[in-house]
Amino acid sequence: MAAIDRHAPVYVAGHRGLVGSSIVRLLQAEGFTNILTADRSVLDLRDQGEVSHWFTANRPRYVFLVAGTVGGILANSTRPAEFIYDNMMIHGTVVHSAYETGVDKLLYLGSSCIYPRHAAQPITEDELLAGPLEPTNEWYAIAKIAGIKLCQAYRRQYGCDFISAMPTNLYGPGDNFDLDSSHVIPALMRKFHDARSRDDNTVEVWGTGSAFREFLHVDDLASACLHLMENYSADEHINVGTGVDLSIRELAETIREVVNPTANIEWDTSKPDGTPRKLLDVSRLRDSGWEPRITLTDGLADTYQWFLEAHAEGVTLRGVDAL
Ligand code: GFB
Repeated sequence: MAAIDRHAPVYVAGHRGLVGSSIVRLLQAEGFTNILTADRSVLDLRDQGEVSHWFTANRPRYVFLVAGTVGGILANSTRPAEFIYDNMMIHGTVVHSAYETGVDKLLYLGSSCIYPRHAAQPITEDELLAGPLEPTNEWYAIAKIAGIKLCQAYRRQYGCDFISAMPTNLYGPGDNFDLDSSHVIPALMRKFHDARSRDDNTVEVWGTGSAFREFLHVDDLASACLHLMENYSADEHINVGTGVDLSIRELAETIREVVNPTANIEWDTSKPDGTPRKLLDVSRLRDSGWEPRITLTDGLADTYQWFLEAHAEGVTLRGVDAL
């Protein structure tokens, strides 16, 4: 496999989201000269007619399919219809148009929630469909599993070079800080930040704190996506993570240290913990020659800095959004 021609047209589907914006930054830094994007106002990725028209007019040769409706544990459990419909439609239309217009290679992004709730840890790729899913996100997970199978089916029947990467929980600059739909890192950053101006300086953290999560900085994910686009071509999906996790209790204490060291933490055990643990086995990715570079400590500092700047400009609330 070879490096992608830096002048080839490369489409980033979902360029306004956490992942897509990071991939665009990376491609620009790598010297790509023909990065294609399309705003929601001009292209509804759930509409096959619009997507076919756009692909025919723009003819990308490479596609990073990182668009989707995403959110944290609360949004996943309270908005199941949006999570399953939007994601199934987006994957279906983009993969099909990529096939129809002869795209050279497509990378589809899933999520570690595709694995069974009680998967053996660390989770290897072959745990897919080995048991029941975590109920708080099964709608999203089913859509993501369908996306993996879609890429495999087009590879098998039509010989398309479509691959799938499964990232662990992500965070970083550009994340969604809306408390109803965000993931845990932006939620806790915002809560600790806001508590500083309150008399009791107390932060409510959901669940018991005993769940474990693995976190990958989005710029590391973007680097892994480009690496896989250039070095991986196989039927089977591949895990992307750090291979290290920590409890939500430890995470909350770490974020407190960064944002508001004197804050008190109160656990709201009426909220779900979700999956007890979902640590990815990343041997296959490491064997392919890629390693993460950004430590959690550095990544949290960098994300909080972004939040402070964006907050000052009033742009941190996004709601459920593209990846
Ligand atoms: O990040 P999060 O929503 O994603 O929650 P999941 C992770 C853990 O943090 C859970 C706890 O145990 C939450 O209960 N937590 C504590 C909080 N306080 C908060 C808070 O204020 N906000 C949030 N959001 N969590 C999602 C899936 O699951 O992860 C998606 O629903 C997707 O499908 C995504 O896979 C990566 O890891 O639980």
